[in-house]
Amino acid sequence: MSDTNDRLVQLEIDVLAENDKQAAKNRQYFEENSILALNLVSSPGSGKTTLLCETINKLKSSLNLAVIEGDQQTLNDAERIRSTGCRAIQVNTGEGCHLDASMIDGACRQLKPQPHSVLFIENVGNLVCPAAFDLGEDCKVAVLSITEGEDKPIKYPYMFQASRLMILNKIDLLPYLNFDINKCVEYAKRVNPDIEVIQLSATSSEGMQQWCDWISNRFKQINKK
Ligand SMILES: Nc1nc2c(ncn2[C@@H]2O[C@H](COP(=O)(O)OP(=O)(O)O)[C@@H](O)[C@H]2O)c(=O)[nH]1
Ligand SMILES: [Mg+2]
Ligand SMILES: [Zn+2]
Repeated sequence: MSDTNDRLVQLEIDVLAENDKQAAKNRQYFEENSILALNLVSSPGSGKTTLLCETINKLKSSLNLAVIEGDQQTLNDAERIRSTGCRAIQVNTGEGCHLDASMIDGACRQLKPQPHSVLFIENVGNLVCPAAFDLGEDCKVAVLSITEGEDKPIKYPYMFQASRLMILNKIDLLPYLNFDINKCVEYAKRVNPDIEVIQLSATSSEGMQQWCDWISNRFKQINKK
Protein backbone atom coordinates (compact mmCIF):
# COMPACT_ATOMS: atom_id res chain seq x y z
CA MET A 1 0.00 0.00 0.00
CA SER A 2 1.17 3.54 -0.71
CA ASP A 3 1.93 6.01 2.07
CA THR A 4 -1.24 7.94 1.18
CA ASN A 5 -3.34 4.80 1.54
CA ASP A 6 -1.67 3.96 4.84
CA ARG A 7 -2.45 7.43 6.13
CA LEU A 8 -6.07 7.20 4.96
CA VAL A 9 -6.56 3.85 6.70
CA GLN A 10 -4.99 5.22 9.91
CA LEU A 11 -7.25 8.28 9.73
CA GLU A 12 -10.31 6.01 9.38
CA ILE A 13 -9.21 3.92 12.39
CA ASP A 14 -8.70 7.11 14.46
CA VAL A 15 -12.09 8.54 13.48
CA LEU A 16 -13.89 5.31 14.39
CA ALA A 17 -12.00 4.98 17.69
CA GLU A 18 -12.94 8.56 18.62
CA ASN A 19 -16.55 7.86 17.66
CA ASP A 20 -16.63 4.67 19.77
CA LYS A 21 -15.52 6.64 22.85
CA GLN A 22 -18.42 9.09 22.50
CA ALA A 23 -20.82 6.24 21.65
CA ALA A 24 -19.91 4.54 24.95
CA LYS A 25 -20.78 7.78 26.80
CA ASN A 26 -24.09 8.03 24.94
CA ARG A 27 -24.88 4.40 25.77
CA GLN A 28 -24.21 5.03 29.44
CA TYR A 29 -26.47 8.09 29.37
CA PHE A 30 -29.25 6.10 27.64
CA GLU A 31 -28.90 3.22 30.13
CA GLU A 32 -28.85 5.46 33.19
CA ASN A 33 -32.03 7.14 31.99
CA SER A 34 -33.74 3.99 30.69
CA ILE A 35 -34.00 5.48 27.22
CA LEU A 36 -34.50 2.96 24.41
CA ALA A 37 -32.56 4.43 21.47
CA LEU A 38 -33.30 2.83 18.10
CA ASN A 39 -31.11 3.76 15.13
CA LEU A 40 -33.08 3.41 11.88
CA VAL A 41 -30.80 2.85 8.92
CA SER A 42 -31.70 2.41 5.26
CA SER A 43 -31.28 3.83 1.79
CA PRO A 44 -33.12 7.09 1.00
CA GLY A 45 -36.84 6.65 0.40
CA SER A 46 -37.33 3.27 2.10
CA GLY A 47 -40.04 4.91 4.20
CA LYS A 48 -38.33 5.68 7.54
CA THR A 49 -40.11 8.98 8.21
CA THR A 50 -43.49 7.60 7.10
CA LEU A 51 -42.93 4.58 9.35
CA LEU A 52 -41.94 6.81 12.28
CA CYS A 53 -45.01 9.04 11.90
CA GLU A 54 -47.31 5.98 11.87
CA THR A 55 -45.43 4.41 14.77
CA ILE A 56 -45.71 7.60 16.82
CA ASN A 57 -49.45 7.79 16.16
CA LYS A 58 -49.85 4.24 17.44
CA LEU A 59 -47.55 4.51 20.48
CA LYS A 60 -47.82 8.10 21.69
CA SER A 61 -50.62 7.40 24.14
CA SER A 62 -48.65 4.63 25.87
CA LEU A 63 -44.97 5.66 25.59
CA ASN A 64 -42.90 8.82 25.84
CA LEU A 65 -41.31 9.36 22.43
CA ALA A 66 -38.77 11.68 20.80
CA VAL A 67 -36.97 11.70 17.46
CA ILE A 68 -33.58 12.77 16.12
CA GLU A 69 -33.76 13.25 12.36
CA GLY A 70 -30.60 13.04 10.27
CA ASP A 71 -30.40 14.34 6.71
CA GLN A 72 -27.76 16.18 4.72
CA GLN A 73 -30.07 19.18 4.20
CA THR A 74 -33.56 20.50 5.04
CA LEU A 75 -35.73 20.45 8.13
CA ASN A 76 -38.50 18.56 6.32
CA ASP A 77 -38.43 15.29 8.23
CA ALA A 78 -38.34 16.90 11.69
CA GLU A 79 -41.36 18.97 10.63
CA ARG A 80 -43.18 15.83 9.45
CA ILE A 81 -42.49 14.23 12.84
CA ARG A 82 -43.56 17.34 14.78
CA SER A 83 -46.87 17.36 12.94
CA THR A 84 -47.72 14.18 14.91
CA GLY A 85 -47.21 16.12 18.15
CA CYS A 86 -43.93 14.34 18.93
CA ARG A 87 -40.78 16.26 19.86
CA ALA A 88 -38.11 16.12 17.16
CA ILE A 89 -34.80 17.72 16.34
CA GLN A 90 -33.14 17.83 12.93
CA VAL A 91 -29.41 17.29 12.49
CA ASN A 92 -28.09 18.36 9.09
CA THR A 93 -24.84 16.64 8.21
CA GLY A 94 -24.04 18.88 5.19
CA GLU A 95 -21.52 16.92 3.15
CA GLY A 96 -21.51 14.13 5.74
CA CYS A 97 -23.19 10.89 4.82
CA HIS A 98 -23.98 9.49 8.30
CA LEU A 99 -24.72 10.54 11.86
CA ASP A 100 -21.94 10.12 14.39
CA ALA A 101 -21.97 9.76 18.16
CA SER A 102 -21.02 13.38 18.89
CA MET A 103 -23.96 14.61 16.77
CA ILE A 104 -26.26 12.45 18.89
CA ASP A 105 -24.68 13.85 22.06
CA GLY A 106 -25.28 17.42 20.81
CA ALA A 107 -28.84 16.63 19.73
CA CYS A 108 -29.68 15.01 23.09
CA ARG A 109 -28.43 18.06 24.97
CA GLN A 110 -31.00 20.14 23.08
CA LEU A 111 -33.81 17.61 22.81
CA LYS A 112 -33.48 16.28 26.38
CA PRO A 113 -35.33 13.00 25.86
CA GLN A 114 -37.21 12.11 29.01
CA PRO A 115 -36.15 9.25 31.29
CA HIS A 116 -38.09 6.05 30.49
CA SER A 117 -38.72 7.05 26.89
CA VAL A 118 -38.10 5.77 23.38
CA LEU A 119 -35.72 7.80 21.22
CA PHE A 120 -35.89 7.08 17.51
CA ILE A 121 -32.88 8.14 15.46
CA GLU A 122 -33.48 8.38 11.71
CA ASN A 123 -30.04 8.08 10.18
CA VAL A 124 -28.99 9.63 6.87
CA GLY A 125 -30.23 7.49 3.97
CA ASN A 126 -27.20 5.37 3.10
CA LEU A 127 -26.70 1.61 3.33
CA VAL A 128 -22.93 1.86 3.72
CA CYS A 129 -21.13 3.89 6.39
CA PRO A 130 -23.88 4.26 9.05
CA ALA A 131 -23.10 0.57 9.70
CA ALA A 132 -19.66 1.50 11.02
CA PHE A 133 -20.75 4.35 13.30
CA ASP A 134 -22.00 3.31 16.70
CA LEU A 135 -24.25 6.05 18.11
CA GLY A 136 -24.63 4.40 21.52
CA GLU A 137 -28.03 3.06 20.45
CA ASP A 138 -29.67 -0.06 21.87
CA CYS A 139 -29.69 -1.44 18.34
CA LYS A 140 -29.84 -0.64 14.66
CA VAL A 141 -33.01 -1.37 12.71
CA ALA A 142 -32.50 -1.76 8.96
CA VAL A 143 -35.50 -0.65 6.92
CA LEU A 144 -35.54 -2.20 3.45
CA SER A 145 -38.45 -1.46 1.17
CA ILE A 146 -39.42 -4.13 -1.30
CA THR A 147 -38.99 -1.73 -4.23
CA GLU A 148 -35.23 -1.92 -3.63
CA GLY A 149 -34.82 -5.60 -4.59
CA GLU A 150 -34.22 -8.66 -2.45
CA ASP A 151 -30.46 -8.75 -2.95
CA LYS A 152 -29.59 -5.72 -0.81
CA PRO A 153 -28.62 -7.71 2.32
CA ILE A 154 -25.86 -9.50 0.41
CA LYS A 155 -24.78 -6.39 -1.49
CA TYR A 156 -24.53 -4.29 1.68
CA PRO A 157 -23.83 -7.02 4.24
CA TYR A 158 -22.30 -4.80 6.94
CA MET A 159 -25.54 -2.92 7.47
CA PHE A 160 -27.54 -6.12 7.91
CA GLN A 161 -24.84 -7.67 10.11
CA ALA A 162 -24.97 -4.61 12.35
CA SER A 163 -28.78 -4.64 12.69
CA ARG A 164 -30.87 -6.57 15.19
CA LEU A 165 -34.04 -6.23 13.11
CA MET A 166 -34.79 -5.93 9.40
CA ILE A 167 -38.07 -4.28 8.53
CA LEU A 168 -39.37 -5.13 5.07
CA ASN A 169 -41.50 -2.10 4.27
CA LYS A 170 -44.02 -1.37 1.49
CA ILE A 171 -45.46 -4.89 1.38
CA ASP A 172 -48.68 -3.31 0.06
CA LEU A 173 -46.78 -3.15 -3.26
CA LEU A 174 -46.06 -6.90 -3.41
CA PRO A 175 -48.70 -7.56 -6.14
CA TYR A 176 -46.92 -5.14 -8.49
CA LEU A 177 -43.32 -6.27 -8.03
CA ASN A 178 -41.21 -9.38 -8.47
CA PHE A 179 -39.84 -9.31 -4.95
CA ASP A 180 -39.02 -12.69 -3.41
CA ILE A 181 -39.52 -12.24 0.34
CA ASN A 182 -38.19 -15.70 1.24
CA LYS A 183 -35.02 -15.08 -0.73
CA CYS A 184 -34.55 -11.68 0.91
CA VAL A 185 -34.92 -13.17 4.40
CA GLU A 186 -32.53 -15.98 3.45
CA TYR A 187 -29.94 -13.41 2.26
CA ALA A 188 -30.32 -11.38 5.45
CA LYS A 189 -29.88 -14.50 7.62
CA ARG A 190 -26.87 -15.50 5.55
CA VAL A 191 -25.06 -12.33 6.65
CA ASN A 192 -26.64 -12.26 10.13
CA PRO A 193 -28.20 -15.55 11.34
CA ASP A 194 -29.71 -13.79 14.39
CA ILE A 195 -31.47 -11.00 12.51
CA GLU A 196 -35.18 -10.66 13.24
CA VAL A 197 -37.56 -9.76 10.40
CA ILE A 198 -40.87 -7.90 10.38
CA GLN A 199 -42.83 -7.38 7.17
CA LEU A 200 -45.08 -4.36 7.13
CA SER A 201 -46.59 -1.51 5.23
CA ALA A 202 -46.34 1.91 6.81
CA THR A 203 -49.12 3.15 4.55
CA SER A 204 -51.65 0.30 4.78
CA SER A 205 -50.82 -0.46 8.45
CA GLU A 206 -50.44 -4.20 7.79
CA GLY A 207 -47.77 -5.54 10.17
CA MET A 208 -47.55 -2.28 12.12
CA GLN A 209 -48.87 -3.89 15.30
CA GLN A 210 -46.05 -6.45 15.27
CA TRP A 211 -43.47 -3.65 15.02
CA CYS A 212 -45.13 -1.64 17.80
CA ASP A 213 -45.16 -4.77 20.00
CA TRP A 214 -41.50 -5.32 19.21
CA ILE A 215 -40.68 -1.78 20.41
CA SER A 216 -42.79 -2.17 23.56
CA ASN A 217 -41.06 -5.46 24.38
CA ARG A 218 -37.58 -3.99 23.96
CA PHE A 219 -38.63 -1.04 26.05
CA LYS A 220 -39.79 -3.37 28.84
CA GLN A 221 -36.51 -5.30 28.65
CA ILE A 222 -34.31 -2.22 29.11
CA ASN A 223 -36.54 -0.99 31.94
CA LYS A 224 -36.13 -4.32 33.75
CA LYS A 225 -32.34 -3.94 33.95
N1 LIG B 1 -46.64 2.13 -1.06
C1 LIG B 1 -45.97 2.51 0.02
N2 LIG B 1 -45.28 3.64 0.01
C2 LIG B 1 -44.62 3.99 1.14
C3 LIG B 1 -44.63 3.20 2.31
N3 LIG B 1 -43.86 3.80 3.24
C4 LIG B 1 -43.40 4.92 2.69
N4 LIG B 1 -43.85 5.07 1.41
C5 LIG B 1 -43.57 6.15 0.47
O1 LIG B 1 -42.16 6.14 0.18
C6 LIG B 1 -41.70 7.48 -0.06
C7 LIG B 1 -40.51 7.77 0.83
O2 LIG B 1 -40.94 7.79 2.17
P1 LIG B 1 -40.13 8.51 3.33
O3 LIG B 1 -40.85 8.21 4.59
O4 LIG B 1 -39.87 9.93 3.00
O5 LIG B 1 -38.74 7.69 3.28
P2 LIG B 1 -37.33 7.99 4.01
O6 LIG B 1 -36.49 8.71 3.02
O7 LIG B 1 -36.78 6.62 4.31
O8 LIG B 1 -37.63 8.76 5.26
C8 LIG B 1 -42.91 8.37 0.20
O9 LIG B 1 -43.48 8.70 -1.03
C9 LIG B 1 -43.82 7.52 1.05
O10 LIG B 1 -45.18 7.86 0.91
C10 LIG B 1 -45.37 1.99 2.28
O11 LIG B 1 -45.45 1.20 3.25
N5 LIG B 1 -46.02 1.69 1.10
MG1 LIG C 1 -36.82 10.54 6.03
ZN1 LIG D 1 -20.82 8.39 5.89
